[in-house]
Amino acid sequence: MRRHWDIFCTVIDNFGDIGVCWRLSRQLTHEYGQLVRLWVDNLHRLSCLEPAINDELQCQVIQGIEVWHWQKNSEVFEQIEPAEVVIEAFACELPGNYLRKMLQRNIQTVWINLEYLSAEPWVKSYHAMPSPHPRSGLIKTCFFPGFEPDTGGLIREKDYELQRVNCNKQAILQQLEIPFDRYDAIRISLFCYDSAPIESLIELLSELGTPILLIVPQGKVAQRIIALFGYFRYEVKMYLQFQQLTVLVIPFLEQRGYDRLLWSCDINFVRGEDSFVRAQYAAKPFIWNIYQQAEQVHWQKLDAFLDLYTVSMPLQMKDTVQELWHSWNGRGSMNRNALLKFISLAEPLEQYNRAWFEQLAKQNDLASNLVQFVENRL
Ligand code: TRH
Repeated sequence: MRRHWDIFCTVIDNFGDIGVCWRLSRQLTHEYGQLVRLWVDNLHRLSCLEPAINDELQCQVIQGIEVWHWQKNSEVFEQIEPAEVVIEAFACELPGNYLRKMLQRNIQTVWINLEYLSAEPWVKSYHAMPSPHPRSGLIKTCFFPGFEPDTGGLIREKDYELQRVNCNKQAILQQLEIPFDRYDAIRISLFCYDSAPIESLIELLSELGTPILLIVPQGKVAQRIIALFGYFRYEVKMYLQFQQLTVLVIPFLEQRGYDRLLWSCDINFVRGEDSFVRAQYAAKPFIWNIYQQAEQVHWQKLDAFLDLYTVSMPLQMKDTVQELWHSWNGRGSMNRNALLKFISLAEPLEQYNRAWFEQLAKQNDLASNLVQFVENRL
């Protein structure tokens, strides 16, 4: 059924929160015909993922989604009717005046807190757990995305696989002005945090003895890499050459363009939550830089994913993946052997990742689980 949804998103830092909310909004609108209003407190961040966004407008309709600039204490919420389905992304807390209206009215509301993604085993027991609001008794449900059937699932567009299979790598790279075969090199995309051992990676890649084209989106990491080459300021489309390593700085791509980049590279370094999932779908060998959390709790998250993902890998592959991922996240130092082994396993890793994708694709995706959940409640 066609329902009204309000999705609230605050941008804490980076792109992941709005990246997930934008992707979900698009899927709910385009595949499930839902009427989505997306409230985001940082429109500029969204405009990086979707250039059609004008970050000066209070309200605009883009791709059928009503996008609102969510300003704190805004009176706009006095004038609008809350939707039937309300999603608080990542416990962002609804505006007070909106919540008041929601609690006062007499119609059924489905109120969901969309949680961060984790492969930890407890997620299955906490997924879809209701928690009654202390004053009104209105139920808020925690919806946990996840990699296993008893979770909320992962965002996955219906035509994803078709798009990936039919993509023309050469055309994609040409469009991005990335040389397709000029270097006959291993193409690696690099999206990571500033805290990753970038200097070690650059050093190791330049000494591997095989041509490498390292593609880096503009940002802090690109800035650090060009500083290693003795430059102060980077320009987009800048090429740097050191031994057999070529570094190319590219613009930050529109969200769908980033998927195409992942399909066209041989190895993808990804981070956070959303690019991490997209790299799994792209099925190329990938290395995850996890978002660091207080008291090192991210290690439990990283190892929980490794346990799940590598469970059917042959021992040597499993050890190589684990060693490289651990050192990339700061446990142990990056070393040439592990990197060489990982690269030499590229083909079997890609086969393994295809099977992993097929396993993930067997479960319902997050949007369909949400729609189903809402229909069961209303
Ligand atoms: O930007 P991130 O580091 O976001 C993080 C995580 O979500 C983390 O869990 C969260 O707590 C923190 O934010 C606040 O990484 P992530 O999740 O991969 O999001 C990046 C988004 O940017 C994703 O939607 C892909 C997109 N992207 C593009 O659209 N174009 C690009 O060129 C690149 C490099 C990324």
